[in-house]
Amino acid sequence: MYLVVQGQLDMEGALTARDRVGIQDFVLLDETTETAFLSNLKKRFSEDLIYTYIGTLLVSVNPYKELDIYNKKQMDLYMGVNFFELPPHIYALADNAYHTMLTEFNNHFILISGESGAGKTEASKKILQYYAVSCPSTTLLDTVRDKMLMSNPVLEAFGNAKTLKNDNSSRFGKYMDIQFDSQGDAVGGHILNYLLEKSRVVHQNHGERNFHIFYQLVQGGEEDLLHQLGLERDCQHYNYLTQGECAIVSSINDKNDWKTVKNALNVINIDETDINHLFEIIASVLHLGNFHFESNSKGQAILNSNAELRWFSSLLGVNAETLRKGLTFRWIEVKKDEVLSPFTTDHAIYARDALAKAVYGRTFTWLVNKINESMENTNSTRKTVIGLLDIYGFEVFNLNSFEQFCINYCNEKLQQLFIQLTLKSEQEEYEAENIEWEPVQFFNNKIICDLVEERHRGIISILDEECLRPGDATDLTFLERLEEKMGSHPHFVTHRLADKMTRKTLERGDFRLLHYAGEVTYCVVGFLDKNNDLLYRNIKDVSLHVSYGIVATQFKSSLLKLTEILMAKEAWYVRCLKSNESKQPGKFDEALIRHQVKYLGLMEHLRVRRAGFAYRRRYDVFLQRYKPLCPATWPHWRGEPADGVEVLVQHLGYLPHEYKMGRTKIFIRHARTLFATEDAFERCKHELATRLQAKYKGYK
Ligand code: AOV
Ligand code: MG
Repeated sequence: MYLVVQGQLDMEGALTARDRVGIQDFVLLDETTETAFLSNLKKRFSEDLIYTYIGTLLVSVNPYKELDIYNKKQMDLYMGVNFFELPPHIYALADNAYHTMLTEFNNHFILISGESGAGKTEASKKILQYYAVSCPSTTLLDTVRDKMLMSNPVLEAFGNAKTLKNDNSSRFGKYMDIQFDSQGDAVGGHILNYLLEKSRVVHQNHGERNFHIFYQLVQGGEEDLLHQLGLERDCQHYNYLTQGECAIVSSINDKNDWKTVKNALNVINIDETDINHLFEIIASVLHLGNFHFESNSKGQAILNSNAELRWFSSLLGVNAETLRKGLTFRWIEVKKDEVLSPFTTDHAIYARDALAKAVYGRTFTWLVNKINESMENTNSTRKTVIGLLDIYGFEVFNLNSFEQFCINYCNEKLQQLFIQLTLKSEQEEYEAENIEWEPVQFFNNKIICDLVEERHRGIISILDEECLRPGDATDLTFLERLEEKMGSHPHFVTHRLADKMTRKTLERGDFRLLHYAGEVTYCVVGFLDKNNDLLYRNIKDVSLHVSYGIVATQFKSSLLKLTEILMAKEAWYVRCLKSNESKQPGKFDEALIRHQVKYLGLMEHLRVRRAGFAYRRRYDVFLQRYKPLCPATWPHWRGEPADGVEVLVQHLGYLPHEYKMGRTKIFIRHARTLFATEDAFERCKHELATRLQAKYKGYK
């Protein structure tokens, strides 16, 4: 087989290949400076080589153009091939995770990270496609694969939207387990979803859209359907679709996407009645958004939208008059009696929007449950899983609110997980195993995670306390409490606490966090409301039993659970880099990429990788697997496993600098050494099988 491992090409070949396409594994770079790193990345990017390794970590740079590298032919090429034998590819990573899972019978996950628009969702789709198309299959299971694949367009329609950063931005976090049986067949899937950005249903910033599904329905929906739902074929008609003033986007084809989504809903076995119901709900939200309130002479809100009210109540099957009352009055307690108190128009609008968000949020959860039912593996044989994590990326806008606070906190947690699993644990392991080691310094963002989530002292705790405090708690009193508690925290700044220069850049109602990926200034307006996520009680009575709670705390505990799920698995990493802010094909914005390389800790990762060891295995596991390769260890080694491994690797010709013997494990510096051993093992297995066959024939 043709080997493309740089170090193994002949001298002349190596130079030309190197000059033209750069080095495909940063570990082999001559120097570990940021400049050398960026220059290699740029060289490769200009040749449309968007993938580069740091050991087994995959770095991907968004090309913003279709590349002809994701077809069946490419998938076949990467199937069952060792990591470094072919140019870096997302398929290589997917394939190696898969084969390791099969040989070691353990669970894996692929952590895809990077900021908004860096290419995480695209990467996760490529991986899923690889498993769905390439893994062995039986006809029966094909339907499960189709369902897994088709879950994507459906969830994207309901959970993605155009933002200023990305025309198809994920507004929810997604973790998907792909389940395999012991033959390696993909037999089922399960999705966990995280905090959907519901506020988008009722409000979009300039240049942004609502969730795709609304536009798909209005623009792509069949005449009959629109008629049935009381909808006009005009996005401009709907308040919830026009605030961003960009209902039509050139890069998005809502009509085509509508067809794809309808087809996908069928594939995932949602029946006609449920599909109709789904669109009735989407339409009802659009009608609700057009509810208009006027103020009477006493300042009380009057609902002035009879047609919309009729449509909404008939589509959702709720009583129109009860709803009217629910949106314009509230029950309050007066001397132990409950009386109706009228709303102002502001309150009524608030109630309307809260209802729209609750209806949409519930529908999304229902949809995820339906998809999970349809992908469920009913065969209870032993399974292993590969988890795919694709979450909303770090984002900074001119105006950042509670939603960005949650999204960026989530990214802090993933960065912390990455640090724990790579830099920190790697260095701790060398220490524990008595392997000589020069520590690599890195920025540990735990300090920022603590600032947000620490019990009693973190921002989330303070927000909860303020939400629960009876009396006059407001967004501004929340800010005051933060100032009192955070004081001189190095990652927290407000107008009051800032020095003179910084103060000029902060409004009074802002606080700024110095995140691992950069500074973000959050405006506190809406924090308490969004954290409470309340529905007025009488609206709940008329519509749905929507549970409400304290949002950030729930999110915090679901992220904690996710971390536990991931920690129990073997990790693979894809670090996505955004090539430029203007979404232009082939443009390599060096400053932007340098910034990402820095905050993602890629240089530190590279230093640890270079100084360290690509692979390690416990002595007993290593010996058990490779003992047939050496007459002294085969079939039994009677002594200590460590001694057996020493004898074995001597026999295999490992050079002293290629490995180190730790307390409980052997450490192998380069992956290629292990791959060579693995190849020898495969050949040996083959020979053994042939010999056995011959012997068996002899008996016959
Ligand atoms: P994200 O998931 O990282 O952002 P996406 O995966 O949605 O980013 O990528 C954004 C856009 O970049 C896609 O819609 C494609 O146009 C383009 N793109 C990304 N990867 C590739 C690729 N490998 N080949 C070609 N084009 C690509 V966010 O969900 O906003 O955090 O929250
Ligand atoms: Mg995404």
